Amino acid sequence: MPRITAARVIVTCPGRNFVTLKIETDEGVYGLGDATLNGRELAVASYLADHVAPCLIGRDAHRIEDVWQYLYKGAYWRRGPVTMAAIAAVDTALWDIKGKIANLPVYQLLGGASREGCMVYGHANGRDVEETLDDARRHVEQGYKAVRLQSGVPGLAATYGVAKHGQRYEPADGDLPTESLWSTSKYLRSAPALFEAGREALGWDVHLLHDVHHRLTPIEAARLGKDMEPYRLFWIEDAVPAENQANFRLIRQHTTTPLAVGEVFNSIWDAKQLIEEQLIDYIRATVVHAGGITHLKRLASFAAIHNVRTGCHGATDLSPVCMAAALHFGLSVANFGIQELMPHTAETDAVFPHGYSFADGLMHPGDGPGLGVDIDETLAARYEYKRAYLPVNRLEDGTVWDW
Ligand code: EZ4
Ligand code: CO
Repeated sequence: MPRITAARVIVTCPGRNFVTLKIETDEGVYGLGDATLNGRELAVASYLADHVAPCLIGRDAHRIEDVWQYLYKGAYWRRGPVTMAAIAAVDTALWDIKGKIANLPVYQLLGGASREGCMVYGHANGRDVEETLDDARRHVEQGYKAVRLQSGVPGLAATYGVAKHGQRYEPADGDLPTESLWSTSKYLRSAPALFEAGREALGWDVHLLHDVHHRLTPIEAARLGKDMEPYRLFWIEDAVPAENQANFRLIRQHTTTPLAVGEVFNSIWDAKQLIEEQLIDYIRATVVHAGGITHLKRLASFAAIHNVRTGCHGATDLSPVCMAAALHFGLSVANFGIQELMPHTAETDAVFPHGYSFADGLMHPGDGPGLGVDIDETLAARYEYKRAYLPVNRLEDGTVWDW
């Protein structure tokens, strides 16, 4: 039985912050788990180092389900992004260890491959429609079968998902939150035009997606869904905030555009009504923010019986350890839908050497034992944590809005 001898938290900032848990065992085998919570990184680092790690020492690393239940039920305080990211990190690291000891990639332990690879979607963005479509064409040339289109909104200086010229998009951009301005009416005029031009320029063979980033009310989202129907989107993402799951009834009633939600969800309970009532088509929860591979598998099984497929979050603030775990999960799970891909920088990839790969629009986790991702601790130590916040949104009259 491999006993846990250490659980160390590694914080590094190769361009952006990442929190990684490394669990070591008396058999010399170690495992990694991502614990990054964008803009709130040190809260999870403390939860792990101060409250979780002491409880892990001496435990049997093979008892993944038992450790999960112990950390979830044993804390008394349930759910929440900080707790669930910490549990996810432990869970992911234990799957990594089990795979390495079995000498099998994690997806084999999860039931084996259900497909040849995981279809991913890339992010095309630009300050205007032409720039966005140029970027989309580049993605199609690289082999992407699915592309998300986000464009600047005329009359708004900046908006979610659009990079400053020539730079990569990275939303946590200030050591205090920056503020941006939002106008729903300006946005609702421009979004359908982007997709009309998108179908003209890109044709009908590529899947097109769009992220509303929680900025609409249900009736506005219903209108957007209807306006997008002619362009046959793969999905509209996060049309409205989803604390009130019943919001989606109203949207659903009005449009056949598929709906995706859940990148900020951290447990099955955040999606229970959405899934049971078939109010969504894709659930976006992913490994690091939703309790690890163990909990995500439970969520996916529940979703499967209600015809909801997976569409895991995959932004750059989720580390390569999370991406590897999401790919093992995605390759194996019966109701996989699509995986988001925002490639990491070369600096990040160097800190986290990994075996996953991209070809012809699909990603594969690789066939190395465990997750197939490592951390170069010497390199990681060179990049000191740097406080960074996500922006805050305001309406034109100054009202704080959803970012
Ligand atoms: O804004 O991960 O679909 N992707 C997204 C992301 C989120 C960031 C927040 O940390 O919405 O870009
Ligand atoms: Co999103």
